[in-house]
Parts: sequence; structure tokens; C-alpha cells
Amino acid sequence: GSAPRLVVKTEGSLYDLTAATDQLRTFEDLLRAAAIAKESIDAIADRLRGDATVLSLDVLDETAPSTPVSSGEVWAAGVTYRISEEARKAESGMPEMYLDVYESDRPEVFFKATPSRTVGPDESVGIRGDSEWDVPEPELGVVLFEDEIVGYTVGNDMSSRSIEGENPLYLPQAKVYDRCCSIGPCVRSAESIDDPHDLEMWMTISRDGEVLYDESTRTNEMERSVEELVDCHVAHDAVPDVSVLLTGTSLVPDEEFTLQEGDEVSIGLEEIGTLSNTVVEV
Ligand code: DO4
Ligand code: MG
Repeated sequence: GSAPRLVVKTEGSLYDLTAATDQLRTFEDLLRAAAIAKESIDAIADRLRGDATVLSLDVLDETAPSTPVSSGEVWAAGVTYRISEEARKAESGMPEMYLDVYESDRPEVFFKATPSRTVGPDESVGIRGDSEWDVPEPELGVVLFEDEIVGYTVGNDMSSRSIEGENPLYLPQAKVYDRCCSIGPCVRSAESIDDPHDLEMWMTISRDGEVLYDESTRTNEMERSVEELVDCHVAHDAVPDVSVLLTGTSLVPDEEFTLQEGDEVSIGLEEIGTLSNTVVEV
């Protein structure tokens, strides 16, 4: 239907929590309820499942895709993996600054997107019409509620390497534009993830049915911890109650590669899910 409903999906069933209490219509409602009750989101969801209506899994297919969390803002960390530091140096006219960021106490944390610039699963991500070299950046996303880590998701930090490489002051234009960010397909609660620093992450890029890129990595390659990035992100700044912080990329296609309209990008993260989007020029 047109009104949002909050559901819990298990292996075989779909539980409509909004049928159990119409106070809970969105994931953000659940986060607020958990904070007030001082309970975890998993504990509330488990308790309400007893009063929930069980739905057929088929209804999910009819639901319009959207981001699993309406993040007030998306921020992103950069140069958190050695391969990203090397890629930035290769593309930049000012390479030394990237080594400084990789090795210094202060990480790079930048504003990435508003909800209006963020797409969900199966929607189109954008490449800029004035850019010649464009890539997806697959990243572990941390979901925050009132500065606390409540979950993890998959993110795509779409980037123009030509604009970023031309001059570091152009970074906001390389990173922030229509459809520059994708989040999804779900949020996995923080307490249900054993270790966010040891997850397999992979990405495929296909064009006209042909796979052009297929690589994987692990989040244990990250130079910094998730907690360190979050601490830096929320310090001295009133970030919105619900926000997402992307943690940097470690899958970088060869320099000859650039995205084209129509390409299909799939990003998978162990224990979380796969986020797929097609590419459109904006
Ligand atoms: O310094 C530019 C951004 C780097 C980035 O987005 C990343 O490492 O993921
Ligand atoms: Mg990035």
C-alpha cells in the first residue's frame, strides 16, 4: 500500500510490526522506541513478532524500492584503505596530501549526501555529465542513532575521479550531486554483527550482460576502526539523530575503467546483503 509499514523478515516469514503497534511505521520509529525503552531494536522486534501479522514474502516484490533508513545526512570517510590512498595519489595533481591523511591521527570525513540525493536498491545511481572518469565506491555503512552505532548497511559512494583529481578543492563536486549515493538493501542491527572489521565485501560491474569487474576484499584491510571514524564524525558537530557514515573504499577498478550509462553495479557485504543499481547520466 501507500503508507509505510515496518516489517521483520526472517528466513521464511515476514512479520508486520505495524499491525502489532501502529506507533511503528518506519525504521526510525523503531530506533526511537528502542532508545526510550532502553532496549535493543532486536529485542523490541522479537517481542512484537508475537502480535504481528504474518505476511506472504511475495508482498515485498510489489513494494517500491527505497532506502532502508531515511538518513538525515550521509557522511563518508576517505583514504581509510591503502588501495584508496594509492588511487588518490595516482589520480591527483597533488599526491602527497593523501599520504598525510592516510597516516595522520585525523581521518578524512566529508559530507556526502542528503536524502534527496540518495537512492535505494534497484534505483539508478548517477554519473555527472561533465565528468570523464567515474567509479562506484563500495563501502561498509554505519547507521547511527543519536551518535550511537545501531546498525550496518551497504553504501555506494559514487565518485568522479577526473574532477577529484583535477584539484582537491573540487572534491564536493566530485562527490555530491544528483543520485551520488546509494544505501541498502537493509540495515543489519549492530548487535547481530559479530565483527564489522572482518566482513567480506565484493563488487561486480556489468555492461550489456558482460561482467567487466569482479573483485572482493575484507573490511579487516581498513586502517582505522569504525568507532574511531564515528568518534571523529560526531565530535564537535550536531549530526542529525539518524545518520549514515560510509567508511571508505577498498575496491578500485583499473585506471582504464570508467562507468557508462546503463552499467549495472552490485555491491555485496557478508552478513548484510547485496545492493544493486543501474547507472544513469545526470
Ligand atoms: O579523498 C577522497 C575521497 C576518498 C574516498 O571516498 C574513499 O577512500 O573511499
Ligand atoms: Mg569513498
